[in-house]
Amino acid sequence: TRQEAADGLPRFPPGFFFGAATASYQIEGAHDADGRGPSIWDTYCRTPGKVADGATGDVACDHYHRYREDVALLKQLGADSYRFSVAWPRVQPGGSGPVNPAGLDFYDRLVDELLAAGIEPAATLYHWDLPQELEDQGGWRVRSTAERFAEYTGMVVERLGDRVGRWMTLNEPFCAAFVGYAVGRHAPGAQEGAGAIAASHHLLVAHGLATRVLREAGAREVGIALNPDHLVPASSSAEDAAAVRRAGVLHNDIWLDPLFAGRYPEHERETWGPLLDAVPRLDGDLELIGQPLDFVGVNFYRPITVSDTPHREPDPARRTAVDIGAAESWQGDVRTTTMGWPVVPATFTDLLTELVARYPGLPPVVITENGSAEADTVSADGRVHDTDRVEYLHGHLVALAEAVERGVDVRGYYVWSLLDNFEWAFGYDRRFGIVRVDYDTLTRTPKDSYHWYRELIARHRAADGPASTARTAPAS
Ligand code: GBH
Repeated sequence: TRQEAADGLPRFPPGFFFGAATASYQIEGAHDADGRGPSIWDTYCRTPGKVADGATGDVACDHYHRYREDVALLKQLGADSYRFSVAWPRVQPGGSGPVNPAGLDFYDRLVDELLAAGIEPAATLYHWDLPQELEDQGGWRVRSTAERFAEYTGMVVERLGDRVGRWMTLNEPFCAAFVGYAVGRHAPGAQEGAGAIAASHHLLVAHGLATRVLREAGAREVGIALNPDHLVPASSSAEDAAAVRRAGVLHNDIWLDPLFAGRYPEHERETWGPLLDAVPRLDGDLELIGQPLDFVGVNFYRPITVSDTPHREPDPARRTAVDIGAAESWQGDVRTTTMGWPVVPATFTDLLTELVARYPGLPPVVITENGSAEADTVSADGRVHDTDRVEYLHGHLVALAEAVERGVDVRGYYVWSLLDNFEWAFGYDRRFGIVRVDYDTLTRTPKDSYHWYRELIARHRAADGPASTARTAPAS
């Protein structure tokens, strides 16, 4: 396509930056080191039958002890920026009370190591590892958790604010609220109606309060990482179209409307009205949530097909917040990844162009995650020829370049993920890394996709000069 340069690699505008992303619980291990408290994921993993093979994040990639090696891999890659998350239970083991300096020390070392390697640190403050003590007090169902989150944010920015160039308050609040409190496939594993909706509002309040704290501390770029979904009706029927609208509230509107349009969702009242109206909101919440951001993070993996379906629970009062008469599946004759997710790169372009069209107030976009889980293919020469992942990344970066060409203001891209890691309820079986991790020896092996991505970054830099990330100098 015309978005590919003569070398066959997708091309991006000058200043566009590239990086890789991870999350604390998925890679760090060292679950009880230096005073870290338990998170809801430690509890969930220890609940029989919840996570595949009884896997836990106790050791994971042992990044906590091997971060220097991992930063060296990022440097070799030529990454402009590294997106990691801070584990709240390391910084504040019970989610309230005094800071645990030894826990913050880890991120201090990591940030310095990144800066020494010329890589911009980009920190996510919440990637799902809520301190268990806070869950015991109601978790995201209660507003006080959002207030605790603001305190914790203050502790982190006080220590790292001089060096972190980019902040994301939350990662995929959709998953934290609905997969955690309604589907029950993520920690804390609840299956609720009102509780999940309350959680969604309190997560947004937490985002707003944390944004305020970050601004007051003079933080550079502030944003949030969302997973807006491209929803496709299963057929041309009116029923399936209505199911897409119902699901759209849950996946997209409940987040995007308050963040970028100054309103709570006002449509599909029949499904959502009673649930949304029951949320305990305070005056001023919309202003708090809708504060201007420097960027919106978009995590994109695949399109979702939605069809009309009967409710699982006939009694409306007992339904979970995801039992909305909509079924999600995939239909179509395309390759799927080992997650069972269809590979349809053009839908990435569609999602981004539609997002911008729908929300004129949308800030610049950063792709905070994109990648694919593929089979673990170590060949006799010890290399990992992950051709399916290379093809996935190539297709999606071409689609992203196409969105940029069509006028979407995209500033950068993080591949998910730097390392194979703990894929939540799927354990270690699904591998998203551009670097392979041998879970017996913890040896890291860059895959073909790593070398491909490195080449793309090198060509981009040669053509366009250095990226303009919000890189900051260490305090002198
Ligand atoms: C992202 O989640 C995450 O940010 C990241 O941590 C993760 O490793 C990565 O993508 C790859 O998955 O069918 O209701 O059980 C992506 C969102 C998480 C996809 C939950 C669907 C199962 C939901 N997803 N998942 S459910």
